[in-house]
Amino acid sequence: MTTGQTPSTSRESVLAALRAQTIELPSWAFGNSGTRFKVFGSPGTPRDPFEKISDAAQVHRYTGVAPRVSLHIPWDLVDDYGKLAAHAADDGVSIGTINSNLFQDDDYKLGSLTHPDAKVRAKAVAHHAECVDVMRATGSKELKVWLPDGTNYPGQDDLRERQERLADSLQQVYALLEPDQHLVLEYKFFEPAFYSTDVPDWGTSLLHCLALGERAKVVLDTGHHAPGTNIEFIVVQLLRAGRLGAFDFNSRFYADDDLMAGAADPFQLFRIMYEIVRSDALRPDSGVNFMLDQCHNIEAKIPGQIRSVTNVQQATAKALLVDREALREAQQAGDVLAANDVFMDAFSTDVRPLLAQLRESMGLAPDPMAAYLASGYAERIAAERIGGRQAGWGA
Ligand code: LRH
Ligand code: MN
Repeated sequence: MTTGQTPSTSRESVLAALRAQTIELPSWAFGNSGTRFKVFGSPGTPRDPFEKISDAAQVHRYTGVAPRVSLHIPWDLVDDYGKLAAHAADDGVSIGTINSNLFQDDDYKLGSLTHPDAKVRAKAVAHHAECVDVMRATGSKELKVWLPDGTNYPGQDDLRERQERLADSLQQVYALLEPDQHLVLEYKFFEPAFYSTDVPDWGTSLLHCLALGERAKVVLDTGHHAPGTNIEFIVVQLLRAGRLGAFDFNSRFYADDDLMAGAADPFQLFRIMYEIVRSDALRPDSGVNFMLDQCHNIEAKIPGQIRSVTNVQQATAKALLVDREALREAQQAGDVLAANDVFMDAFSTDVRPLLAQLRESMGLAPDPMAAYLASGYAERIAAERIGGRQAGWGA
């Protein structure tokens, strides 16, 4: 801990902020995933949403900060969503964001909410009515929309008309929401489309959200930007506009790699969390949902999620340790090196002892990974989950 401790960086206030932090886990991270080349199976992989939620609950059990699980429809299709929500509660977690899926239906080849054919757009809107039903049945308040829509060749479709169709379709989806429910719209600069993407950047998502209403905000997936993008600058702008609804945390070396958050670029995650702390948006009532969106193609899934959660905690703890007064003084004085030094000092701080203390203060083992690996849960599910079809991206 640097000598420049100020009230905002006192150990107590940092611990309090970390104790209040929650990170939402993606159900699909516990199923099999891969690339177009291969999807690898692994012993003990869940066969249904109930088992996915039980595995997610293990992450909460050992980290204490992952109390919600996002669902993806229809990957997490069940007959009785009330039963699924009760199962989650029995396991000490709750259902979080409901994700629609507009990227696995043949009808959506040329688009979903932007498709030239009104019948196809109506089908895509209707899918969101199903998702809102799931929200009602599970108590979820957040509908997340990511659409793969785009074109592969110039001239393939009218770029402006697609935006008008999208605006109209999103209005219809927004109208499906209950007054206490909200929508978050995710952007991505390319893939699966390779010439134009209909929601390619934060500006386009923000424009549509502003047109929809107060309960529409932007999702920032850290893997969805062109290389070299200053993501924390986008965080600042969306917070200034009051329209940062959620993060999909992951990391990447090249494109939408969906690797463990903080694995490829821990400094970037720190810079992002610093802007969150700086704008006082870490508070549970800030309206920003911190989620993971990852695929554990080759590494063990539950440990992969535990590592990702603790990586986000480390970035957050370091961000909370930035000596804001010293930073401001150096910034005001135009002392470039001193300002950067204050920032790097926090990033260079080993916060693992602080996080171990946090967990002990929450009645948890100081090292969640070691505690999970020693629990025998991985061996138990590998022995029990014989037969059936392992869950994956195939509906
Ligand atoms: C799209 C995305 C989106 C999810 C999917 C699993 O790339 O980031 O958030 O629907 O991954
Ligand atoms: Mn995402």
